This record gives sequence, C-alpha cells and structure tokens, in this order.
Amino acid sequence: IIISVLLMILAYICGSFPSGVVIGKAMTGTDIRQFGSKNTGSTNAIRVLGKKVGFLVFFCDVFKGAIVIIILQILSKCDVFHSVLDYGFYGMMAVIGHSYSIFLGFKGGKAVATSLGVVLCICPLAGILCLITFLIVLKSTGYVSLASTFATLAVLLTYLVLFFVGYYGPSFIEYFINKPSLANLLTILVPGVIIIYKHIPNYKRLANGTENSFKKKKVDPI
Ligand code: NKO
Repeated sequence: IIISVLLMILAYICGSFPSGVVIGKAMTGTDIRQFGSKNTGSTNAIRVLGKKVGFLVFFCDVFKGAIVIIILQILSKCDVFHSVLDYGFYGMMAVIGHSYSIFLGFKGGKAVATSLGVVLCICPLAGILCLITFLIVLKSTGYVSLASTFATLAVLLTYLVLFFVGYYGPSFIEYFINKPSLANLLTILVPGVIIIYKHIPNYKRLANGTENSFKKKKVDPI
C-alpha cells in the first residue's frame, strides 16, 4: 500500500507536467496562459501558437495520462508490482495533476486530453466512442468546449452501460469487452466532474454567444 501511495504521488507529478506552457515557451517563446482563452490545453495552443505546437501539446497531454496506466500494466505483467488499488485511481491522480498542477501553483488545464489518455488505456471502447462523439460535435458546431463536454458524457455513459452489462449481462461478454470495475466507474467520475467544472466559463460564453468557434475562425480573447 505504501508503494501504491508513492506511485499515486508519482502519477500526480507526471500529470502535473505543464506541456502547454513548457512546449509553448520552448518553441515560440509565448506563454499560452496570457492569450486566447488563457487555458493551457491543446485547443488554446492551436488557437494561439498554431497547429504544429498545438498537436504536440495534445499528444503530450494524452501521453501523460496514458503512460501512468501503461507503466502499471507493464509492472504487473513483469510481476514487479501488483496494485491493490484499481488503476483508475492512478489515472485520476494524473488528471488531477494536469488540472491542479504543482508546477503552476495548483492551476492547470481542463482535463480533457489527459483524461482521454487514461480512458484509452483503461477502457479502449469508451475511448474510441468518445473520440467519435468529439469529432461529430466539433464538426457540426465548431465549439471544442461543447465537443469535450459531450465526449465526457459519452465516456461516463459507456462506462455505466459496460458496467451493468458486465455484471448483469451474459458471461461470454467478458471476452469481447473490457468491463470497467466499480472503482473504474467511481474514479472516472472525478475527471468527468473536473472537466465540466473547468468548462463553466465556456458554458457562460456559449450562453451569451461569445465562445470561440473554430468555424468562424475568430481569435478573440475572452
Ligand atoms: O481554450 O477554453 P478553450 O476553448 O484543449 O478549450 C476548451 C477545450 C479544452 O480542452 C482541450 C483539449 C482538447 C483535446 C481534444 C480531445 C478530444 C477527445 C475528448 C475526449 C474526452 C473524454 C474524457 C472523458 C473523461 C470522463 O475543451
């Protein structure tokens, strides 16, 4: 259990790495936190620093979440360490690190990309479904924040459905799906709540029509 706690702290520090700020400053000398939506996420990086930098930030943020789970999976495969806690807890810590980073005075991103990394590793089906949801909403509305919100709801719904199918459905189903545990379900709720909470300013902008849209090609500060 001591090792588990230590690894949770490591996961938090890993998630804390402020990709948007570090990559932005290194590649363009610009502090992303002063422009656009002022968010450190990849959407704002694309908006302020361009596609190349933005996509790099995106991959870094996804990787931060994914690597935590991948390392745990490797450690347990090699019989080095078997976690008594569900992997979801470590993923949750990485997401908390991303959004309340120790390197940014406990501020940080909106938790979307890092949660995606975690979800893709723990429950690939939910990861793929939320990506599809994200792309559909983004294509049809042009609002990344709205797409992120619907993608988050898609993950929560998929987890819920898989959970109940896993428990009450026919037993052969386990060969086809990676059913989330109750702990998975609870630990994904935290990133979900963080994402929605961090998007409140976006919802306000959506309500009064001032949200940045990738359709209108408008680069407006808040
Ligand atoms: O600058 O406030 P802004 O307009 O930048 O940014 C709003 C935006 C912030 O998010 C990002 C990251 C964008 C990454 C897109 C990834 C698409 C996949 C979405 C899956 C999310 C599922 C996680 C569910 C966990 C419960 O929104």
